[in-house]
Amino acid sequence: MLSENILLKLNTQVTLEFFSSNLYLQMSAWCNYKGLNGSAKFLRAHAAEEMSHMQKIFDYIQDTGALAIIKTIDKPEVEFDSLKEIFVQTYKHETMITDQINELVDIALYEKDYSTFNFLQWYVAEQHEEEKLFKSILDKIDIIGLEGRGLFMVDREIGNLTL
Ligand code: OFO
Repeated sequence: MLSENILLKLNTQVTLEFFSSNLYLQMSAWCNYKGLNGSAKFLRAHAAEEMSHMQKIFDYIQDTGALAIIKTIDKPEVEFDSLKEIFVQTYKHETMITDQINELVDIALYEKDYSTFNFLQWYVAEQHEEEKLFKSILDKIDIIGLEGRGLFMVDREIGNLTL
């Protein structure tokens, strides 16, 4: 059985994963609008992945017999200055998500909720991969650059990334 505190945090995480999905979907729309089809494809696929992160927590809550609750989901930004700004934001966003997951792990341990602690291990590993992935995109942008044909090459590279 989940404590009130852990249930609250898990439901907050459900809402955050929804927001992550909407944020990446919105970013993919911007990329598509700008003709950056590789980045649009990557971000759209990532939006779908975030929905699976949401669903996993939603199901876990339900499996414990508690009530999963979807709260108000913030509106994502619509305008971006550049492709670099998008990926700086995604990286920052993922580090924020990591902090949230770590906080949840801390609470689960403190409350001796080993079931939730065990459940969260998947997210700990996933956040490691997500930070690595988004950092690698920022590295590509810095190495190749976005001047001239650089933007085309970076976009193509991003489109070839597997999640
Ligand atoms: Fe991008 O990992 Fe979930 O939010």
